[in-house]
Amino acid sequence: MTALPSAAFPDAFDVARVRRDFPILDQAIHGRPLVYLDNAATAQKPRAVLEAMDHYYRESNANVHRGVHTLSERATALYEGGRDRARAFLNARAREEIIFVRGTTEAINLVAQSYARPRLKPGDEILITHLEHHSNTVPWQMVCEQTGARLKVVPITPDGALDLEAFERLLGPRTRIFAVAHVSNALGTVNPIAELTARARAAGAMVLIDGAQGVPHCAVDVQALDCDFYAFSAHKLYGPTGIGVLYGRREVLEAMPPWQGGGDMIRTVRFEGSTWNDLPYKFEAGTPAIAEAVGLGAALDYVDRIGLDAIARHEAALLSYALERLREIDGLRFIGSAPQRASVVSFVVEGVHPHDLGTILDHAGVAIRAGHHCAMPVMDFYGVPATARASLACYNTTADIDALVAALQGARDLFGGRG
Ligand code: C6P
Repeated sequence: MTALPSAAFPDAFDVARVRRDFPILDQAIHGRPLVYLDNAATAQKPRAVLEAMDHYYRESNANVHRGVHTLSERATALYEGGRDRARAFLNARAREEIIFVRGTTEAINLVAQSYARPRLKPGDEILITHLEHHSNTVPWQMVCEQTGARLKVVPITPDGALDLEAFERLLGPRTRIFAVAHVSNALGTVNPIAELTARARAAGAMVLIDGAQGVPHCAVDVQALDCDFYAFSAHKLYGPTGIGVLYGRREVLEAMPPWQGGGDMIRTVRFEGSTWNDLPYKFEAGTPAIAEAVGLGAALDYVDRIGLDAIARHEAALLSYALERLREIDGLRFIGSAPQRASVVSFVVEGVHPHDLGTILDHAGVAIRAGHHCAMPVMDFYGVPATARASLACYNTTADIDALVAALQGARDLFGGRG
């Protein structure tokens, strides 16, 4: 994966037109036009997604894989169509490698409990990084407690990039799993996942990539990456909440036991014992998120229509503009400044707590996130309890950044520029 280009705004990208696809953006908050800059938490949904889900419920709602009636067949085709779209989006070899889960968090827990827990033993090591979201830390801590394996952490440099020399030192014959974020949600750092994956696999480790913040901004090809697992959530990619994807290399998934038991994941059930369904159903117990799979498919179609490369170029130009404009604010300190960044600006403003900033900005119609961003170790590294975070999507504009800067200046004035 290459760095996101920091270029001028692409000519062909018609952001005004893109904005018209997102009805939620057209509203006032506290009497001011909504400026939505909390996209790393969840992105807004285009009309195409809303309509696909609405259409599904109006015309085709039924349970999947069970009924012989027409609605059930329609629902099954639509649900499985979402899987085919996800396969194509990640360029996985086979649809059996696409497991629908609730989101990135569930995907990582599935791998931790079904892949790692039965295999790891005392002396084995799981390697993560200091940049990880709690979702890519806590499930591994739990597995370490359950198996006696040890958690090792690749440190970061002061600008918020991974310390690659330390990675080389920490990667060893005991490393069984390397789990890494594609893009850091707290700092926006884009990790060199292709190189990291190649090194970890050469050292004999399994590689899981947390793509929650990766897929909205960078094209992903799991075959080219050659990772074992790649996880993402639909809701950060203009799709609905409640569904995400775990890509797993087929032979690895075949060798894993199911994680949850219930309907659809079995072939036979007797009181003496049960046998498991084929992939991907072995990992999809119970009635799945059917409308959400339809919405995910529609979101992937939408992103394809606009073009992920065009989105990435637009966001990179916007990020450069935001960094430049935010420098105008007295007392603003960026948290994280890695050379390879995507769509996230984290900062603190002297004399104003990030939570106060978040509230003041909301009154100006500007939605950002303030807090530890589920990345407490990153906050500890920078010695701050929290940051303010603005995160970008395809529909954001320079006017949004101007509104953010004006609202921040207002907050500084309100707090009397105290430092
Ligand atoms: N980050 C944020 O505001 P879920 O909640 O399962 O859809 O995604 C979890 C997750 C995992 N990894 C990364 C890198 C993430 O950014 C997230 C979600 C949101 O930054 C909510 S904390």
